Amino acid sequence: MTLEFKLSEEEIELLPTDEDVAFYNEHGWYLSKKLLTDDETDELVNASERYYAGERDRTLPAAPPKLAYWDPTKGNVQRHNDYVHFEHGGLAKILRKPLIGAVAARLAQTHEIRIFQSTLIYKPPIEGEPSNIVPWHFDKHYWSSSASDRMLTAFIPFHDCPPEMGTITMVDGSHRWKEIGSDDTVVRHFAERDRSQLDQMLAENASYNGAEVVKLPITIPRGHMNFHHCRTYHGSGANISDRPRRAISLHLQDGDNRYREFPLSDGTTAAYNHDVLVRRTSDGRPDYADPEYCPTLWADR
Ligand SMILES: O=C(O)CCC(=O)C(=O)O
Ligand SMILES: [Fe+2]
Repeated sequence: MTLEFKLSEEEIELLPTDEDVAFYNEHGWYLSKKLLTDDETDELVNASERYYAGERDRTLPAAPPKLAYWDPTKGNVQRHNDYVHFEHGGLAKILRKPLIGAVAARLAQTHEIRIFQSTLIYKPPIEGEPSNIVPWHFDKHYWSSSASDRMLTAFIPFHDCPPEMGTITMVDGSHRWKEIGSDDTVVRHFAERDRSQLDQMLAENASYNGAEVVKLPITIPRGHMNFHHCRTYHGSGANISDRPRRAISLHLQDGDNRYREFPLSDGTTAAYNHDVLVRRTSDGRPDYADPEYCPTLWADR
């Protein structure tokens, strides 16, 4: 097995403790220690500005059906750009820091972590901008074609991220809820859905579980990141500060994750953007371990 996944003594100190892992299991989220240096967060800002100005090291060979891909013609709305780890080497270099994968592996209790997706996000500092609101959802809703329930997301702001910037907000413990089910329209992305419908879905799922909805906006200091389980409900509010909220949502899969066929009620099969990009496995399925699109971040086996 490869030896390239190594941590320094100082980095080992930054891993979640057993108590932190127990907290993640109970609450469905974990605010990390300082995993990125100030130089690295500075470089994320600079590299993202170069990206927004059009810099690419390579581009996707095909346009997947649901690609988020802001460009300046879209104007001053919330920006979402997928596959930045594929298209931009400067961003990829920092996102592929092994420490991030090692923290995720601890939390998910697995030996291997691969990138699943990376989305560069920019919330302009415009108080009433409707596109800045991220409705309640959990990420597994969009990942029905993934077999694993251990997937997780690192939300990585490039600066201190307080509530007034519209930081990510966790619905505490909601990853343990059973879903009411049946309504598989949830697999549609939140950008395509009615916000009040999603608010109502959250309330109904909570009462079905006899649970209270506890919404926790996470104040994230610069260099730290917030991890959430793929079934933890989350969303975020307006950016009422005078600064843009800059972040990357780094979606991660455990080593065992695989494509699975997941039939939907409309007769189609759940798909993910990868399905038109990645290589095939020997039995003909999209390969979610394709190193071009889903590089390994961490392996300790
Ligand atoms: O941008 C946000 O506040 C939420 C991002 C998100 O949905 C995620 O990281 O999974
Ligand atoms: Fe999300």
